[in-house]
Amino acid sequence: MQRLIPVLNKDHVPLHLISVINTLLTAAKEISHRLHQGSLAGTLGSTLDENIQGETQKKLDVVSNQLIKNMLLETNLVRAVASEEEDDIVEGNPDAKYLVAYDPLDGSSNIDINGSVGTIFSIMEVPDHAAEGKDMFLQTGDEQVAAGYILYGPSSMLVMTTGQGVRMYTLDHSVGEFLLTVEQVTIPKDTQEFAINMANDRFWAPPIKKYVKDLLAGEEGPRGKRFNMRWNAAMVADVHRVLCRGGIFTYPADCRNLQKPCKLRLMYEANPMSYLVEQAGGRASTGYERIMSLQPTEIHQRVSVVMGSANEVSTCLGYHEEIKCDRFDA
Ligand code: AFP
Repeated sequence: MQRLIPVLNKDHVPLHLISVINTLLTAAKEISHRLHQGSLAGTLGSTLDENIQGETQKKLDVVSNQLIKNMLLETNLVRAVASEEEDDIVEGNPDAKYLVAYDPLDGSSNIDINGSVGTIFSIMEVPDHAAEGKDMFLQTGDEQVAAGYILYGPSSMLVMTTGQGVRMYTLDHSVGEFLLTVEQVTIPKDTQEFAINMANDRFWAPPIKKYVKDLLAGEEGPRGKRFNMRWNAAMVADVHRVLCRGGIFTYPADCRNLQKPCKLRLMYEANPMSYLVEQAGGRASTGYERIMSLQPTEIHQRVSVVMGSANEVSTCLGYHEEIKCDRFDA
């Protein structure tokens, strides 16, 4: 089986970008090891701190974030990093060209129950126009030069794109290498599997409420076929399933907290996952706009997400076009 670096070389990925990706994977191998140690590593449970998202930080959130941040900045190839666990960006080498936005441990509420979690990353270049500080990161998802995630499940898998399709690699712990296991990922255009947190039903806007209601009506309903539901409470695990066998994943805006109607973060969750989904032949939208066309206004901004099998996402977007209503996220 092919190792990662020869594959990236064959794709003519710039050497410095390969080095940044490889550094991320070195940190990921350490995170994988600590996760698979479980409580033996002494890093389960929560800290007494909250991150900028207002979420209690798990010990492994903090450890993973420090590992990735320090290792990336030590390469001298990274101009700055933006992390879910950092209030502001962290500056690196002022002459470097790469920017890395990342969620060090997505799905961290699953850590203490031994559920799947993952690291999500999005890599961009410092923009040509003069930009400083966090403004450097405020680029559309179309500007990403690489994006992916490492899923720490029964096996640790890297799923990544550099714009030439999506490949999957599996960590061979015996040699410490990510080996190519899926040459080209293609999402089936249709599906009978959806992923949404149904507990929020009463807080959704009318289009998504009607869309889900019709899914649940099954064969007797307007869709004329039965659907099944899955929910991992970890975007990285749910999107991985979609990439493997199709499906639609959605975290819509809701009215639980109108100050914060959306849950998922644009820069280091929605954009990297959208890049993967589109490169694998799927669609990724807010329900109204293509996610990778959005012009970010701040690094931790949140966005509603509908992504996966192209035809099913199109059907869902049809409900948003037909049912006019006030938007929580506008
Ligand atoms: P955590 O990293 O705080 O567990 O959040 C994970 C996440 O951002 C995303 O990965 C999941 O799809 C979503 O939240 C789960 O949200 P619910 O807890 O509302 O199901």
